[in-house]
Amino acid sequence: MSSAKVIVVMGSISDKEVMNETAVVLRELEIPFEMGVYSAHRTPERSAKLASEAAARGVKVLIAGAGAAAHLAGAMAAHTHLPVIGVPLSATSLGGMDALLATVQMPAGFPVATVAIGKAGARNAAHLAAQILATSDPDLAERIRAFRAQKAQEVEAASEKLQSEL
Ligand code: RP5
Repeated sequence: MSSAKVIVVMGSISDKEVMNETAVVLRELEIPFEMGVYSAHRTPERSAKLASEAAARGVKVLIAGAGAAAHLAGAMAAHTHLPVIGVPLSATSLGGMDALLATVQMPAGFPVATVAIGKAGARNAAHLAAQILATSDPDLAERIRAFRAQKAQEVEAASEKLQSEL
């Protein structure tokens, strides 16, 4: 049986390039995950089954990326009590605003923690999932602190380089 702590789904294989950013961060933070294409409207029963069985499998967080009407994260949230993070994607002439509103505007009681449109959001979905998992995983909390310390060092190094080039 898979030991995934996070399930990452996307509505279409056309979402893969952006949602790969989520996978990159989860790997960096050494979080076991699985990833698949599950559509709220093309494969509704398959999507519902995945969400409804996730908790019993030991999964702790779901991440769903979708574009256009973007029902996927909300549809997953309807079938699990686990936290669901939604990543709105740009797939239409509306540039992701359609997906953002569809993902974020859930009715009370069925939240989807919605991150930014596109690649930054896809990365933040993984960071947010990591922070949720870290509430009961001190080793992961340490890896998150190390990541942040590295980012701080990068900013300081960039600032010093900028100053030295004046
Ligand atoms: C959504 O519709 C998917 O998440 C994707 O972002 C968008 C377009 O899907 P394709 O027509 O490229 O399969 O369901």
